[in-house]
Amino acid sequence: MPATTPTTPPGVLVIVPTYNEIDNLPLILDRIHAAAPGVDVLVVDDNSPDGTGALADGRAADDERVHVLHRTAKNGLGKAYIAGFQWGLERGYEILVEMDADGSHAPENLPRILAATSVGDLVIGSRYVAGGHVVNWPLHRMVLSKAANLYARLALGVGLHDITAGYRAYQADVLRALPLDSIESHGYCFQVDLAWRTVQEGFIVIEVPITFTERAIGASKMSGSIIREALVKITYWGIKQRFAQATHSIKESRRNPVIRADV
Ligand SMILES: Nc1nc2c(ncn2[C@@H]2O[C@H](COP(=O)(O)OP(=O)(O)O)[C@@H](O)[C@H]2O)c(=O)[nH]1
Ligand SMILES: [Mg+2]
Repeated sequence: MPATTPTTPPGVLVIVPTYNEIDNLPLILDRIHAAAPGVDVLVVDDNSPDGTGALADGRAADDERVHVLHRTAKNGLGKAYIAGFQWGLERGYEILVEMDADGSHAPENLPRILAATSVGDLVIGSRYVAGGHVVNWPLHRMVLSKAANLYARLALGVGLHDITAGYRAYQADVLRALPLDSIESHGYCFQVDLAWRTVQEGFIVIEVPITFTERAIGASKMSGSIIREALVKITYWGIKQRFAQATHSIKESRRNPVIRADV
């Protein structure tokens, strides 16, 4: 049964995917529960060789708000989140939050993000709206992130400023409306995929400013294949969308031919 307190909405599950985050995990769990004591946390560990999963089990044994989902092998952020969403939906959580384990997504911003779920079906913690910041990112990561967001905006025609952001809160209804089993995106393309589907389903998406701070401990799992996946898929979705729009307008013009008065 989800834990509740008067200071946070009821039934909140914070999902934290981990792969080799043994030094970060205790810090993030402490910070989450200091900032929002009423939330439950689900650690989704992909059999981390460094023992993160066992550490998470220890924390779960000591704290009933902490849960662990063990997966057998590293299979990408997207699959870890989908497994976490399904775990949370099956147990009746009402708000499901995505948060990295490495401290980039400050748990201290969680109450503000949760408060915004009263007006948004999906609340994105955004680096690129007024008041949002990025701290300690090398130039190449900043350029990549800005370029990915610009490209996604142009290709998909979505007005979001930070569609690749991974700090988010979903209303359970949104996730129930999406075909979670058939979502194949693995890396940060997963974030674009879900936001895009959420917009297309007609849900309200809002962005609240956050400060994203690059990890101080451990290594990033970002890779060339993650970047290629995002580029290929966003291009494909954009072309598909333009094609669907063009087909729709051709059909409409056949159904409602323009009748000119001057001929
Ligand atoms: N379970 C799981 N977690 C992952 C995987 N890849 C990355 N993560 C976690 O996802 C979060 C973000 O990953 P990170 O490497 O920091 O990506 P970056 O912030 O884009 O550099 C961290 O908590 C990682 O431990 C994966 O394949 N499986
Ligand atoms: Mg990171």
